[in-house]
Amino acid sequence: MTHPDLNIEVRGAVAVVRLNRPAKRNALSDGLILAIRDAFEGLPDTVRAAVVDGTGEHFCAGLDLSELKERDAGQGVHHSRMWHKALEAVQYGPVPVIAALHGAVVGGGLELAAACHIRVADETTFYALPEGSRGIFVGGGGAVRIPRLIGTARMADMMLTGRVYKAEEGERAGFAQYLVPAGTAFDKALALAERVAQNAPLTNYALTHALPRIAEQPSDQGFMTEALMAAIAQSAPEAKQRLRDFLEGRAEKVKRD
Ligand code: 1HE
Repeated sequence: MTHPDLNIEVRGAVAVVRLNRPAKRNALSDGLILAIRDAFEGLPDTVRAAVVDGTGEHFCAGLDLSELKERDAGQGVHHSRMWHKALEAVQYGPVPVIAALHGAVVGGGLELAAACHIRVADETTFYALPEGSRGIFVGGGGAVRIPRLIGTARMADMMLTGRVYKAEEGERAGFAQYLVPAGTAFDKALALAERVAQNAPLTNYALTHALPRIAEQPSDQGFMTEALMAAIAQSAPEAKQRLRDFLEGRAEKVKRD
């Protein structure tokens, strides 16, 4: 399914998925959320990594508030579960996903960013959860994913007090792994995606699908899942070839810079 507010462009091994509704600050309508789900469920087999970006001055203003009609409790549950499904398609889709952040990363926009595997923020980025002041709650997986990035106390503070994190303190708090000059988040995210795309697909799969689950397991079970994943990854023919390449001097060494 294509949607006028979502652009999908395949550049070699990288898919660029871009929110394209700048007049409404890339607010996420139901149609746009479903289009994001479809985009990640339908990525071509040749794609090895993805970048999520937003057109205009802001990454994303969150839920489209103009669609926030009177929903009864049951409809509210289904709406939230729709977001969960869409953002699970991002987090547990076929490839690692890198978010290129700038301007507002707020509400559901922050929930979308949190579903990505790497976040690159430029200096214009700011993070907020205005749900608290709008009389609502997060519903797109934020209550699960955001505390894992910044801790429960910081998230509660943001929602209780309306606190806004600027780019630099946001990076320190754990929202983003990279902080780059204004206007360069997309280029950095694309360069990282191109690098990620060169990894063995099974290693990327282990990192996106197994690692977060291992991190949630009790240590004893986590060690066992890790051992199983390690054995599966190292038995792939591509892993054997990469090890031979290193031992025979054909692979890159780890460099200090
Ligand atoms: C919107 C939305 C939106 C802008 N839904 N239409 N999210 C929020 O509470 C954030 C609300 N938005 C803002 O605080 C600001 O718009 C921004 C800081 C993001 C950007 O400010 P600015 O000055 O660049 O833009 P603007 O003038 O506020 O907005 C431009 C237009 O976008 C305007 O429409 P217009 O027809 O008057 O031009 C705005 O109404 C529209 N717009 N944001 C609908 N969010 C799964 S649950 C998730 C729950 C949430 O995400 S709650 C948080 C919602």
